[in-house]
Amino acid sequence: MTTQATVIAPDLIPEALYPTLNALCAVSIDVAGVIARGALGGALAAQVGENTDGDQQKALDVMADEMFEAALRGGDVRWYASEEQEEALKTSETGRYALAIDPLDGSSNIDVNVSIGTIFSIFDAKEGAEESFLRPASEQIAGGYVLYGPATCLVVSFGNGTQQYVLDPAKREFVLVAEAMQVPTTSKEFAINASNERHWTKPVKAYIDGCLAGKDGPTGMEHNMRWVGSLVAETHRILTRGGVFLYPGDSRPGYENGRLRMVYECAPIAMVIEQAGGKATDGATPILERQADGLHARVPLVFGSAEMVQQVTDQHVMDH
Ligand code: AFP
Repeated sequence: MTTQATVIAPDLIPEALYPTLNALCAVSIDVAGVIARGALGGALAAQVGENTDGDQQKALDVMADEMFEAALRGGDVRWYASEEQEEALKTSETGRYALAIDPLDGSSNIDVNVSIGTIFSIFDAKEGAEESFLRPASEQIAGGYVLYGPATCLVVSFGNGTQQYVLDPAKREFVLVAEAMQVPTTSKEFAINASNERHWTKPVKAYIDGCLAGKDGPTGMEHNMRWVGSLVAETHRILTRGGVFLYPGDSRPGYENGRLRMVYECAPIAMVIEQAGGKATDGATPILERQADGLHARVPLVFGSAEMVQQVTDQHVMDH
């Protein structure tokens, strides 16, 4: 089902990583095609099971995971770790890379036709799976996402800025549109699930209250709020026009470290954001300085415009 044709311009992709990126893009084009057909392709949002921590697994979650795993097996990826699978898989005896993936992020938006995405992180492979993935996020050699939105976009960093590609559906090719994305240093927009306010920690509540106070408050400016419920869509908006996203730890059972996963969500998002001049922390500590203690470990996530993320950090320091 997955074409192995050249589907992305090679110019800014390190030569050794090109086959893996091309395979990821070829599957993404097929996934975009399935998503674009919506209900014509069956019940993509039907619950078909549960993943590691009991999160609902939708049909498209499982389908996308199978497509990515099949396309990467036998190539340069030795270890394949997925949100949809308990353990990392050995997909090649000699592959030089360890790839972690959230095959379909934003599943709760599948059946309401809202943008969803794929998030991936690549390390150099070590002998074992654990040592390949449970290491400082700064050791990633690539991180990025595919956004299945009104346009299908690939955003990726190899440690030399953050590039954006747009899919030309007619040609089934990703075309480079930005060589060096830049997150605006500040913005009026914040993104948080406000329904959790009563569960927030003191510094998070103080920061959001400051935004809600508008121009008479500590930020001296009026604010706006966005919450899509799809991490990739929030990231793309912030990369494009700035803002700050918060999924903090809160007092709900199981949410002590928030909801988002370090290895295949927070670490790659942190890489593309920081490589574009933004910041990404757990509220106080840079995400890229942290390492996961388990493949599916969660970590609080605050990222976006550098000045706004710094304000959140300052609030944590003050309230510590
Ligand atoms: P799903 O994949 O289960 O829809 O979760 C999406 C997500 O991990 C992330 O993409 C969103 O930012 C976040 O969850 C939304 O979480 P809430 O539903 O708690 O607001």
